[in-house]
Amino acid sequence: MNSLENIVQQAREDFAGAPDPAALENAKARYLGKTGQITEQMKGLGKLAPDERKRQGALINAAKEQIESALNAARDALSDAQMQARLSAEAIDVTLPGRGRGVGGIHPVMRSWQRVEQIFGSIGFDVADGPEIENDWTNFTALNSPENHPARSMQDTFYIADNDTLGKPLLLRTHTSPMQVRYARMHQPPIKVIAPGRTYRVDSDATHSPMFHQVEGLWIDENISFADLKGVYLNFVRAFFETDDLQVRFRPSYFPFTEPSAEIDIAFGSGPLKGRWLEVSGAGQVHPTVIRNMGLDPERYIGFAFGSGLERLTMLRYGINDLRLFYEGDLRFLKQFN
Ligand code: 2NL
Repeated sequence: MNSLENIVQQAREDFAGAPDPAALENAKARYLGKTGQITEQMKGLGKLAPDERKRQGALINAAKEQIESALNAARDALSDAQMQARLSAEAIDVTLPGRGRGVGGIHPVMRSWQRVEQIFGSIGFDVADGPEIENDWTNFTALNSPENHPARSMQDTFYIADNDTLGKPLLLRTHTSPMQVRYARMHQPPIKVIAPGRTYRVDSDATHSPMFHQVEGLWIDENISFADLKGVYLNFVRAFFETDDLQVRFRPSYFPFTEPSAEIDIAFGSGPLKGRWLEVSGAGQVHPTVIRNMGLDPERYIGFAFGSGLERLTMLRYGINDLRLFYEGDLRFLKQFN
């Protein structure tokens, strides 16, 4: 049988050699556990005579206290070592230079938006801004869109679970025209307004995005003509593209909200796109039904409207060939415009 001194000595060596807390607790069990060596010594006391039991009991208790204090010392040493390891692993070199703070920039589509507002503002157009979640009447019915028009289908328009006050589902506006209807119902002619903003359609490929930006213009007065529309639009594209060496042409077209309707093409007289007719806008004389839905008398008032895609104008201005570049947030692309 080991003497008490030997047991204490061995415990000290075991504890000091334990590599981690689990090994230390296992070592502890060998001395102080239910079948540990000190516990076994205690069990043997019952066989001794009272005097001898008292003397031996005191010795065992002293040995036990020595083992417990060795155990506590080993526990402290392990947790110190663990803390030291963490501190050096997680050390931060506060002397390293900082990463700097990036400077933000204006997105190229937003740059076009600002330019459009500035150009139309300079010839007396107001800017209208309103909800992207619209009701069926303002987005479709007021604009003379027939009930069976494909734009009204679930396949072409994002509908929202909530209904409007007439029980029709709300939707993400498919053009900015509803904002012009709202504006016309709140103002008296002459009305000269543009409505730039985000619009939404169920469409996604290299040339279509489910969210895109439109700018529409509306001019309502008692005595204006297609020539006014043509003059305003020509002035706009020449200012926007910063060149007078540019032609516009109008081609007959169809929209439910205008009659007659036209597509507007432009052609540059120089530069990489020289001589090619490029479609940039739809336009037309506002349909009498739409004038009436604006709360105005179509026998008295005549209106001209146009609608252009801001992405399309931006792509032509900078020579960008893939619409998706606008939405990827790639700084290598975006930094070129700032
Ligand atoms: C297109 C076609 C167009 C309009 C937009 C308009 C607005 C009102 C009344 C009548 Cl409030 N018309 N806007 C008119 C013709 C064409 O846009 O495809 N744009 C990219």
